[in-house]
Amino acid sequence: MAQQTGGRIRVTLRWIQIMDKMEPVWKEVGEFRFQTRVSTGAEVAEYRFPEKGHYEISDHPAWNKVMLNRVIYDGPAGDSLTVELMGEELDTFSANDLLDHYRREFTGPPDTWYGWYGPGEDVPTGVGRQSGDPELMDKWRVCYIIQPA
Ligand SMILES: [Ca+2]
Ligand SMILES: [Ca+2]
Ligand SMILES: [Ca+2]
Repeated sequence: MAQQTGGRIRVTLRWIQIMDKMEPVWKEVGEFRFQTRVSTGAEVAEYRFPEKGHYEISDHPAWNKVMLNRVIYDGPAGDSLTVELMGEELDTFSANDLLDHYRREFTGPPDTWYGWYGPGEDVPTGVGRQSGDPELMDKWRVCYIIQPA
């Protein structure tokens, strides 16, 4: 429950799910790489997944989810938290295709940030699937956890 303010937090990227591989129909997978940027008033942490090369990911519903379970921030909470997730699909003969730029900002006491953020947790019932849920984007979906460190 409520920890001390001014404490430390950890943000863990649980998984991502590709809804559009942004490749021709005949191609089974896209070549994806992802970038994370988590900033608090105090610190900025940036990571790239994978560190080298790319993931091959399909958008077939049975195969389009990648479990990552990577810590993308572990540090002072500060007075605000911004989580940004970016991704691109690499192409050789044209510019890379970009996934939706994900950005969510948390303010107020850090213990109000703790929780699970993904598709579903903040959708008001009776509202269309796509409305009001930042983790449910057109081309991909993301899920992460914010907890005291
Ligand atoms: Ca492409
Ligand atoms: Ca490609
Ligand atoms: Ca959500």
